[in-house]
Amino acid sequence: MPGRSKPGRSKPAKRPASGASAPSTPFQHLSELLRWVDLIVEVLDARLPVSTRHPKADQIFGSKPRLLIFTKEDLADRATTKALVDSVQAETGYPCLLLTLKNTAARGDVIASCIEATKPRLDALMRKGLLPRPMRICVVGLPNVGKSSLINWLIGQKRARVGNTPGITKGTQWVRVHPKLELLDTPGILPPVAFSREQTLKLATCNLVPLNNYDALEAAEFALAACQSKYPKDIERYIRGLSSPDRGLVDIALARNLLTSGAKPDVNRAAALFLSELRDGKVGRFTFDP
Ligand SMILES: Nc1nc2c(ncn2[C@@H]2O[C@H](COP(=O)(O)OP(=O)(O)OP(=O)(O)O)[C@@H](O)[C@H]2O)c(=O)[nH]1
Ligand SMILES: [Mg+2]
Repeated sequence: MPGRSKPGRSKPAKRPASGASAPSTPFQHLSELLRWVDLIVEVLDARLPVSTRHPKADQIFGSKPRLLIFTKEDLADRATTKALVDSVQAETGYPCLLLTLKNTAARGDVIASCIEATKPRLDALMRKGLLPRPMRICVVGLPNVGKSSLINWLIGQKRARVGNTPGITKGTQWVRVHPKLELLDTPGILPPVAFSREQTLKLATCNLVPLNNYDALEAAEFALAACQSKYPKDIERYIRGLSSPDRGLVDIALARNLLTSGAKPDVNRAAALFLSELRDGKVGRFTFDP
């Protein structure tokens, strides 16, 4: 009986097995699963509210109900992100939630939004005389946006594996997050897209593409230039008197005493340090779209 089950522990109702065998590619597997799913939750990064949307999402998900959740609000420039999320909501008509998973304040809102978005589906099942069952929700999004973290956050337990590297989740896993809701964690199995160089660098800046897909030095220079142009005060607070973007990494290396064995500024280590501190929110709160 759905009302009796405990979030995170219960046996799910009949639905496709996690990691079902037959289809040959992860994306084919997702396409198979979509037939069983009542709602798609697209997880997006608040620092890139536009660039983290999959360009083929509409084609892939068709008319399935959708809820867009923008995580990492704590790392984003609040005003810019809010305006972008509002415009995505106006343009798509999908409900959008902007939140941080660093506290649980919005947990009730997420559950309520999922229940509301799946109500027409549940009503349709009831009209057919079928017994109510938990609504099945597929969580999708680019690597490292916070899909598994969202599931853990909803149940208040570490059921899904998370980590700050793209590609942590390898298979699919159903988790009951509420008596009325089951979520399917996925490894972000959307078809690969040919991102432009600028998009790739934006994604790399936010650690949303695997390390071997970009050059860290180029990504750090791009990120530094973007920050210097949009958020000069934060960069000035981070390192005083930073020069032009092309010399910026040299300045960071000197300021942090990162030198090569020949006592030259070590720009590679400066790039890695800057990207790491930027991604951790130590430089400031940034939004890299539009
Ligand atoms: N600061 C902050 N970090 C977050 C938030 N949500 C998720 N993270 C971090 O983002 C990183 C990635 O989280 P995951 O849940 O593993 O991401 P994923 O989308 O499941 O990644 P893959 O399984 O690789 O596709 C982790 O280090 C999380 O702690 C948030 O709201 N704020
Ligand atoms: Mg994951």
